[in-house]
Amino acid sequence: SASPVTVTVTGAAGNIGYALLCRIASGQLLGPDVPVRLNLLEIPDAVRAAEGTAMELADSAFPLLDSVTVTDRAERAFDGAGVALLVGARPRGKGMERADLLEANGRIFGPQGRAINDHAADDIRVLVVGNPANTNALIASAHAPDVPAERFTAMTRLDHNRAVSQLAAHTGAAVRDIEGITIWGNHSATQFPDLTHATVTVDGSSRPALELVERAWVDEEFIPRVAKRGAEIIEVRGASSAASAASAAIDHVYDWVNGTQGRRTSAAIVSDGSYGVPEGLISSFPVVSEGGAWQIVPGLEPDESLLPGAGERLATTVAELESERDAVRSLGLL
Ligand code: NAX
Repeated sequence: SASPVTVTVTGAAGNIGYALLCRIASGQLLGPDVPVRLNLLEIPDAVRAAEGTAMELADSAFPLLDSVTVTDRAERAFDGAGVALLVGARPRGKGMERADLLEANGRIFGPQGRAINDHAADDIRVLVVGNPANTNALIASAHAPDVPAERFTAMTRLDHNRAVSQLAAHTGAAVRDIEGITIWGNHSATQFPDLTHATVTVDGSSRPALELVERAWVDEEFIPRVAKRGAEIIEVRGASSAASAASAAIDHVYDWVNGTQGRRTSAAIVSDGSYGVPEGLISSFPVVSEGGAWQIVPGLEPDESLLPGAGERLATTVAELESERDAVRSLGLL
């Protein structure tokens, strides 16, 4: 069988960590033949809680789980890592300005990037979940000069999955009949879930999504609802998204490693200048995964003729990413 892969999870004692770890250990992250060594990184105050989760992992007797290490030291946590899920982040506290939030997270993601640079496996794949995810990924990447920038990604797969689900529910289609949705830009309220190239299979034939739904639904319900779904979950569940966030993280890494067989999805990856997104920004794009790498799919500019204002929506979310980058740069975090 395959040799074991070290998977590092930060924020392992948190809400998402709890929903994620059993799924990784059961083989859903990398596949049913790949043994896993889990390294759990937490802050000192939460190490004991992470040890409790490690006890539950042991009690689950997963055949693929070779070892679990709990630590508060990044160098140890990232030692030999082939996959790193950076979930732990500093949430926005009361009265915290945006600059304070970016700086607090810079103090987390800078050192973690450096530890990845110095200790992770050469083929490390990093997925940043902790918010502000795109900019945290940019900071980590900037502190890992020996790791190709393509290896640092941020999660917009949850937004993508939410968009697929909303379109399926509204058209009465099954999730498997939806294709070609793109989440553009930042994992934030400015993100643009774009249906202009999406299709829905109806009675065996593929139809443009925008022929099946009203413009008003797209502008007034679909786009804001996808962008604000996190707040809706908090309101109804009384806690933030955890199972769905963990599921999306699994989807992202599984697809990155195993390929998407031509099927498109969304991921925030480093821009090569495509679609007018400044080179070096970590922005969500339409992607496929091939040969173990994400590729931006060309030729899918948001179609202004189908959805007036689509180009503007893309420009707005990219402008927000640029302003976050400028802010962390002026704080000396890049
Ligand atoms: P929790 O507050 O439940 O857990 C976070 C954990 O991270 C805590 O156990 C904390 O001790 C730990 N932590 C903090 N600083 C750390 C550090 N320097 N090193 C290691 N661990 C550290 O939050 P949870 O609900 O699990 O959410 C985690 C992050 O995911 C948040 O930033 C959240 O905003 C973000 N999300 C991102 C999503 C996305 O789509 N990209 C969606 C879900 C989620 O909201």
